[in-house]
Amino acid sequence: SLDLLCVGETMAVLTPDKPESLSEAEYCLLGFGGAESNVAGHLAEFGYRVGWASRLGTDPFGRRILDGLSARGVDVGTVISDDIAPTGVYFKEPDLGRGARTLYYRKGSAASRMSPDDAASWPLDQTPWVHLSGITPALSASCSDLLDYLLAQAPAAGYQVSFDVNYRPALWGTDSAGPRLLELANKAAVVLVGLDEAETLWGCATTDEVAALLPGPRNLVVKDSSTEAVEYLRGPDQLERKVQVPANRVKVIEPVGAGDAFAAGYLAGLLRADEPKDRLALGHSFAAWTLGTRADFRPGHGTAPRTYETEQHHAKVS
Ligand code: KDG
Repeated sequence: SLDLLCVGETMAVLTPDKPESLSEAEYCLLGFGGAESNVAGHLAEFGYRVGWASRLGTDPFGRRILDGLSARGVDVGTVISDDIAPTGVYFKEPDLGRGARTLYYRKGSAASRMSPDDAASWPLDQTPWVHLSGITPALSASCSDLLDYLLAQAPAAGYQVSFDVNYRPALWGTDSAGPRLLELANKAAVVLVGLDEAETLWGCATTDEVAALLPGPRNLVVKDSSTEAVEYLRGPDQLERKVQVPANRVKVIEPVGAGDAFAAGYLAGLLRADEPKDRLALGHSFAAWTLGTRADFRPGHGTAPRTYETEQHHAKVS
C-alpha cells in the first residue's frame, strides 16, 4: 500500500547550460520534470511510500523518467506505456531580465491520453491520499474527466484529495481556467494556491478573499510568494482558524519547481499530523532548497537520506 498517489504528466526538460536564450544556446541540459512527480519525488526522499500514476511514450524520454523516478524511490508500477503518442517535452527559457519562460511541446502527448479508465488499475482503495494539480484538466478532455472521476470517487474509495491549483497560462486562458479550477478546488480536501495565481484567475487581492471563494477545502493554503503562507482550517463547527508562517529568506536562482517543493513539504507535515505552523514551515524549507538551484529537484540523489534545514518560525495564529 501507499501513503500517497500523485497523478499527472511528466516531461523531458531541456535547459540551456548557461544563462543564454534558447535562440542562441549551444548546449542544453537534459532532465525531466512534472509538477505532481516532483511532489512524489520529494515525499519519497523524505521517507513516504509514494506512487506516481501517468502515461509515458515508449521512447527514451519515457524510459528516462521511469528510471529517474524509480531512483528517487517513487513507485511507478502503474504507469502506462502508451505506444501511440510520445512523451511530452518542454524547454526552459532562462530569465534574462524579461522573466523565465517555459515552452511546451506536449500537445497530444502520451499523458494527455489519460482517462478515467486508466484509474481502474491504480490502487485507489489502498491509498489514503491522492495528489492532483490544475495542470491535468488543461491537457485534454479525457484528462479533465479523469480529475472529475478522482474527486468523485474519493468518499467511496476512502481517500482524500490534495489539489495544487498550478495555473499554467501557456495551456489555457483565464476564461476557461478560472471557473474550472475554482470548481475543482472546491471539491478537494486540501488546496494549495498562490495569491498571484488567485489574482490572475479570480481577481483576489488578499488571502482572505481567496478563502471566501474557496469554502470547500478543509485545509486551504494560500502562498503569498516570498512573504508568507497562510493556512485556513475549517472544522466541523464551520469556524475558521487562520495560521500564517513567513517564508525563509533565500537567494532565488530559479523558481521553477518551488511550488511543488512547498506542496511536498506541507503534505509531508500534514500526513504525519504536524501542527499547522510546523507543516507550513516544512513547506517553506523544502521550497527554499529548490529556489537556490536550477533543477526542480536535487539530481543524482537516491540513497542518502536528505536533510532539510529548518529555521525557527514564529507563527501568527488568529
Ligand atoms: O512546477 C514545475 C512544473 O511546472 C514543471 O515541472 C513542468 O509540470 C510542468 C508543467 O506542466 O508546467
